[in-house]
Amino acid sequence: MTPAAAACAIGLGSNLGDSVDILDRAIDQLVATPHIHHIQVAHYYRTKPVGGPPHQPDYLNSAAIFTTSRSPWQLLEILQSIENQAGRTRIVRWGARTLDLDLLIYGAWDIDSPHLQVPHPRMADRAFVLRPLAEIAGTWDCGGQTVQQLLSGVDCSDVVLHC
Ligand code: A4P
Ligand code: MG
Repeated sequence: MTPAAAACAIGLGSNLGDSVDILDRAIDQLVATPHIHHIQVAHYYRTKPVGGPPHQPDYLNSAAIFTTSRSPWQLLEILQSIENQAGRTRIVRWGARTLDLDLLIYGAWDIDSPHLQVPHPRMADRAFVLRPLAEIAGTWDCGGQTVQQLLSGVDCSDVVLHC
């Protein structure tokens, strides 16, 4: 089933390679993707790694919102294809990566399937997700609270605007 256009949010992260260039290119690819429209992108933030192996480089994180008529599973494929084109490897969970694109919110959908959970199950606790997302989708609902309300409950001291 192809849904009517849904408002979506994604998180972007990179801590390997030229992260500014990698995020810029990922946004360009999304803009060029058929059936993805009205993209808005948050500022980029320098963030301390959460979880994963020690001694990783800091991350560059951002968020984007857009509308799409692609299904959530089609959208996940698109995001993974863009990750792969950025040279993404998956050796260690939460290990350093050139590009991570997470589907955070897909309309009002609540999905718990083997390869896709939406809203993203860890987004409500993560300042590196909520800080950029609140810039562009502060009033959006995530599990009964707005993104702005979730942001007010997390510590943002390790999330610094990247100039
Ligand atoms: N998957 C399920 N739901 C989703 C979703 N909503 N969006 C599945 C995207 N993928 C989803 O993802 C593993 C599998 O999750 C996929 O095959 C997909 O079917 P992955 O990108 O290959 O691996 P990952 O990102 O290492 O795993 P995971 O558990 O998604 O990690 P997170 O939660 O994304 O955390 N610290 C900072 N400062 N900044 C970061 O960006 N990122 C992480 C990764 C950890 N620490 C970080 C950051
Ligand atoms: Mg991921």
